[in-house]
Amino acid sequence: MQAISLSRFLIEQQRLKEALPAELRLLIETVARACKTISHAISKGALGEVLGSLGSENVQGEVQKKLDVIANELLLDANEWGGHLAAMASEEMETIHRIPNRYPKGEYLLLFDPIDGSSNIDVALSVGTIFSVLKAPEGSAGRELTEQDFLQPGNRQVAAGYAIYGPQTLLILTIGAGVYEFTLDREVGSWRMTDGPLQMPQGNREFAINMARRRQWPPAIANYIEERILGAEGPLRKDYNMRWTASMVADVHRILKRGGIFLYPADARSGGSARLRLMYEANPMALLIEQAGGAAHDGEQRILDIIPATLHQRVGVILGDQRETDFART
Ligand code: AFP
Repeated sequence: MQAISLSRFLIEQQRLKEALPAELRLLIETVARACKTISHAISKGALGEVLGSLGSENVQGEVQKKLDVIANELLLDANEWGGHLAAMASEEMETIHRIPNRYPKGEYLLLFDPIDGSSNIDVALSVGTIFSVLKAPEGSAGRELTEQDFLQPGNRQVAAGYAIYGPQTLLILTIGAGVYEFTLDREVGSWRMTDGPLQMPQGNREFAINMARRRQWPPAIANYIEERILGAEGPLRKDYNMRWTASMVADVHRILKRGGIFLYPADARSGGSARLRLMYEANPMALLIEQAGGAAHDGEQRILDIIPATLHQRVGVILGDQRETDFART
């Protein structure tokens, strides 16, 4: 029997539990369609003239790759006319994108990192698109939305997911009841369910961290990693392995499927500054990992309970295996 399509899965979810409103289904299908187009652009590489930098910087002060900007535009264009959104926010835009007045507005807020891991684009390694969906606050219909309307904790996300553009193009999705994997069937242009509900394996001794930042880690994280490097010769009496792709999507995907822990801690010495962004990187990944039986915190607090202060807020991220994330506290 052929694996069921994303559309069929969503429609069945809508019928089964009435947990999935039609507008949210449309939103997810629209994001998934945009990801197909992004996947197509990425796979063309140099032939599609999509590689390289633009010479501009985004709001985070990072050099923008051509694909960062192309993917951002694709997601904005695909989502603004359907009537399901109140506004959008992206890593690549300083402030929120309101739905133009010529289009109807809906009740959802979409946040995304159009291309996560963009330093990997030019060297043919996996990158991804991460997205998070919130509801616009009650009573906001009919007025102009502001950044403040987005500043909700991750536990209010109604859907989250990522597309990973690697050896296969996959869509990993949660609508708050389990995590499902869909593989893009390029010949028919359709997403087919290939796994789910996913439960991440526990007990895998594999950690992902950028070792070059060691001198900036909080002491507790330095100790945690030191013990794992000592492995069988240290107090833990067992060996660990390390993997780091510099694409959060790829590292998180490996952890979802194979287990292990991902750490990008906040820097203790510079007052807790961190690299990853709360609202469109940490929150959606934390929801997916929790839904698959793992845990996610910032060193102290559950990521999904953090009340954001700004749209582009950064946060320490420690996620994955239940027991390992418990040990890796600051
Ligand atoms: P971009 O989204 O700007 O490409 O950054 C990638 C990322 O946010 C995340 O995907 C990686 O885990 C992390 O940065 C890599 O950081 P290092 O450069 O310190 O390895």
